[in-house]
Amino acid sequence: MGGSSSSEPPRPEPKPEPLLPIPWREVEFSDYAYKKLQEEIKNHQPHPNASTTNILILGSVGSGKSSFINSVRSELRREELNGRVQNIQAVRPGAQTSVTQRLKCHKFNDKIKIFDTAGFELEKTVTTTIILKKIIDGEVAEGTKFDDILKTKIKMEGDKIHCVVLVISIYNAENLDPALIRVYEEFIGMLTETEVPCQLLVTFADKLVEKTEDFKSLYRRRDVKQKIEKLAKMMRISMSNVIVISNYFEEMKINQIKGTLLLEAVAQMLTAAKVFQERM
Ligand SMILES: Nc1nc2c(ncn2[C@@H]2O[C@H](COP(=O)(O)OP(=O)(O)OP(=O)(O)O)[C@@H](O)[C@H]2O)c(=O)[nH]1
Ligand SMILES: [Mg+2]
Repeated sequence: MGGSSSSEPPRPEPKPEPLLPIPWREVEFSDYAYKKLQEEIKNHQPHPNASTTNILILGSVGSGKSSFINSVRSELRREELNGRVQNIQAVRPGAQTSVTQRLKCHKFNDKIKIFDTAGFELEKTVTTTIILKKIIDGEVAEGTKFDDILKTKIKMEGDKIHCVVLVISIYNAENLDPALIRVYEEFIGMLTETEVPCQLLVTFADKLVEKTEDFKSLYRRRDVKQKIEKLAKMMRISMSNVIVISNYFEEMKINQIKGTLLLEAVAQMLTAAKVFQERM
């Protein structure tokens, strides 16, 4: 009776819903929300325990650390620069050794200092962790060459760090070098002891979207969430401490959608830092 099952057309595999009904992080992209973020950062006041809020940016070579700082500075100076993207460092895409050679302090404003570092070098696990501990404890002066940090016997006056940001490109999220994972594990172990909060900043989100408008649904993308969940678990960082962004890399002008994600990232870092300052 009836046709044999072989004559039925093959049923397509059910496709997973590409978008989650609820985003895993709420970001509002209105003009109002953007302005509020700008104001929140401009009016930031550290806890009275600290004179400035100090954020340390870490990550492997070429993950986008310096670009993040440049991108945020362009965003915060939007009016003054007429929306142009500022570029303060010559970058070499695909470089194996770090372009950034010294501990460089950038001020977002009078109250916010952000410290740029050289990318992790894989074969130097132990020295990397010792150097980073010194920086976090405020024992390294700005401008010091990374190669000189362990050679110096004199204790230097630096700024104590209130929030550490680990930068990872979404490219590398799925196939991190095992040597790099060991560096991260050792580092995160050390950081847990100091109780300094750690945020995970995932860069190169532009590689996941076709057009700028698509950034708005980034936190509803099932595939993105899965990728990042794996990464966060491996790094022992909670998903509430993960931020996904795209830096300005070839754009001449800033754009409010990317800008909202960048400012949201900074606002989250400032909040984490302030909670730590309260307990200092
Ligand atoms: N497409 C894309 N390119 C990016 C992004 N962030 C950075 N880049 C590019 O990646 C390259 C490296 O970026 P940097 O910001 O210099 O990386 P870094 O982490 O400071 O690297 P080191 O200082 O060498 O350790 C540059 O060519 C950037 O333009 C991003 O979000 N998307
Ligand atoms: Mg750099």
